[in-house]
Amino acid sequence: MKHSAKELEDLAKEARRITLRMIASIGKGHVGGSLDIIDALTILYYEEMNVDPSDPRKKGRDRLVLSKGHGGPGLYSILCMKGFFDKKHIETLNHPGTILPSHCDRTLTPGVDMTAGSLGQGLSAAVGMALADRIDHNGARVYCIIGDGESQEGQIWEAGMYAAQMKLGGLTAFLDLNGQQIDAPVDQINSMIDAAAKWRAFGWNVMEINGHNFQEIYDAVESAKKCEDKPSMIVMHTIKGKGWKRVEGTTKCHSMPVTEADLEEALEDLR
Ligand SMILES: Cc1ncc(C[n+]2csc(CCOP(=O)(O)OP(=O)(O)O)c2C)c(N)n1
Ligand SMILES: [Mg+2]
Repeated sequence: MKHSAKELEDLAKEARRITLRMIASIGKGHVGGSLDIIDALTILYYEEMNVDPSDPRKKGRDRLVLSKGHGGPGLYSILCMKGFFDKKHIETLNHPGTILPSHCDRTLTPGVDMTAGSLGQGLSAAVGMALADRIDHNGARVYCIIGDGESQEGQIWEAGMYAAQMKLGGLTAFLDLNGQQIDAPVDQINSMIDAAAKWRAFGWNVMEINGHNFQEIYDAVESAKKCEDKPSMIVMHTIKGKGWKRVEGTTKCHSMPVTEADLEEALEDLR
């Protein structure tokens, strides 16, 4: 890896602080599903992805589709740190005229590759991108992050079937297995039971990791790059709200108020 474990930890902490400052600026937002993808995003943007903040639409770049588009603030924090846009935007989340809407919009935010928020659609877009990259022979890779609640959408599985049929080795998806959806644990609504077994049965190269362990995330992405004849699914066990101790693993952190006092408390956890 290019960065030490301590450097990655510091980057991820900074991203979590920025995410919470963004959400506090509008008073409420998707805390849980933004914070829990930050370790994976740190590895993608600081170790793996071929992207250029000075040319966000560069041809042949690697792309990320955040299919669970409500995690936008988590992605924006990393894009801001990488220099895709100025830090002055941090406290404009979802304000009128902002470039940072609560859900990802590729027409507004430099570095955002796909509009998302209506759950279930992003993996299909990522499959199309990976197919196009293969036709272009540009060597680019496509990453996609889906949620476990989102996986109740049938379109996820349609896209999954097609990606395996097309042997899309250029596509690596992450399943954010945090066990929670909008208003209850996933197992109480429509359980995935064994998510890894399902994706394996769909013909994908599947790995199952701790989504908060940098080495495991890095090793999984590296191993996915070596699998040329199957798309890869990295099933990552995460803790919703990771980093803000009081809300970690709760259902209520899905979308919650963040007051100035809350922000102070969370920033204390992230020092
Ligand atoms: C098609 C669609 N249905 C419902 C919603 C409302 N919604 C937003 S987030 C969410 C829960 C998603 O759960 P999960 O995918 O597990 O996300 P995470 O736990 O990572 O926040 C729901 C139902 C939506 N955005 N799109
Ligand atoms: Mg979830």
